[in-house]
Amino acid sequence: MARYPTTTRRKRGATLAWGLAILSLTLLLAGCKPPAERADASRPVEVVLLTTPARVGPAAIEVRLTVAGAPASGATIGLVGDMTHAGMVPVVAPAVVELGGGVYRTEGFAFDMAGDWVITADVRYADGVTRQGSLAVSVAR
Ligand SMILES: [Cu+2]
Repeated sequence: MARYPTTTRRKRGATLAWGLAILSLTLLLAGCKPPAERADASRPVEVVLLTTPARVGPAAIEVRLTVAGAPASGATIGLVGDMTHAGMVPVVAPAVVELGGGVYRTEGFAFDMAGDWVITADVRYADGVTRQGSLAVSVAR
């Protein structure tokens, strides 16, 4: 008679474990790119590839920032290039320099492989607010 409650308890335990696993995974994935940072009409993050057509090798990338329509100065930007296929080490821009007028430019960035890339700019504005912008680029040999 005691077998049924035990079995039920074990099943509940397994269901709870799966529930926690799925919840953890969801939080982990959500943690990578917080939805709040993705879109903000008052703080558009424009990522522009200046070196066109895109080829393997050095490339200049600009990030243009405005806040409520006015150029945003004093921001710090981290810029990373990721390929869309697995197993690649991201390419990090060694420097992103402020040119003025809300325009920032990479120094020393280079595509190291042909294919599809996503460039992501992590922006921290002078007031501490953080946002992200991205650009998909197809890089030729
Ligand atoms: Cu690759």
